[in-house]
Amino acid sequence: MTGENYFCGNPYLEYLFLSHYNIGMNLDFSTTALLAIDIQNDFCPAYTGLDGKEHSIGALAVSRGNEIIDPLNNLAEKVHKRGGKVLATQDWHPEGHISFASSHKNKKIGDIIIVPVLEKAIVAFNKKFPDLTDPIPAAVQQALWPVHCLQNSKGAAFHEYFNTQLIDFVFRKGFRKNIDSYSAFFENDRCTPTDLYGYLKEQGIDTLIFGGLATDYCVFYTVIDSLRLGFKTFVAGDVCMGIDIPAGSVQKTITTMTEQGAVFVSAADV
Ligand code: VGL
Ligand code: ZN
Repeated sequence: MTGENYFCGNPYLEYLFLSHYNIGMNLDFSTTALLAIDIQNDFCPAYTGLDGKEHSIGALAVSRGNEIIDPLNNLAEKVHKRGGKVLATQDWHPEGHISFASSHKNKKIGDIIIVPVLEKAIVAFNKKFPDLTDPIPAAVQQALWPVHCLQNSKGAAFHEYFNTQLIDFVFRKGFRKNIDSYSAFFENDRCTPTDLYGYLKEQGIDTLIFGGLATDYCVFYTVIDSLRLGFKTFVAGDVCMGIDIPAGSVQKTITTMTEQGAVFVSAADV
């Protein structure tokens, strides 16, 4: 149960895992889905493809991001075999997307810009969901990234080792030029919905298990939305990996997810 690999080099996860859950026996898989977040080339280090060709390092590579793919495949197979749904997301940006540093004059990667239209969105959000408390305010601030996950590019494609045959449905996000979307449920105005919620309701799914990239961005925002929308929310911590920019953000977001009610488990315990 212990060891650096198991916890993806994150000692904080080790602490969380001390409370050892075995949720598999208690889950009704007919109402459960695994949500595999952004297992795309641009979020992964360099690797040798299935055809022997080299893939260069992704534009926004998560260090050791590829190490979660095998265990995530195993988890997907388990969920699939027991009758659960396997869902996946793709970050899917148009050219000139607002989240790219290169889309802005005199801005560099890592800079933060203010997205004025999103200030109005906070008001809209509160009106639309008066009963929901939002633990993360609308992202008026937009962090700037290198160009990544361009629609139809190799960088946006799923990592070749990710077993896409198990996927029941793919949800794309971040495809509107003027607004980013870390969460698979809502764009960064925290208000404009994607199709995910409707799909889950239509399928009668009330329980979600999360894995993928990156712990501190797309996994985090999607998990927080999952909680505020009322899903039983599990995070398979050993099949997630974070960017950790700014430093400490993995630990911070894991703390927030836990405080908000997400249950951290290991993939083997599902
Ligand atoms: C992501 C930064 C920018 C993610 C996507 O998938 O976590 N992070 N776009
Ligand atoms: Zn992105």
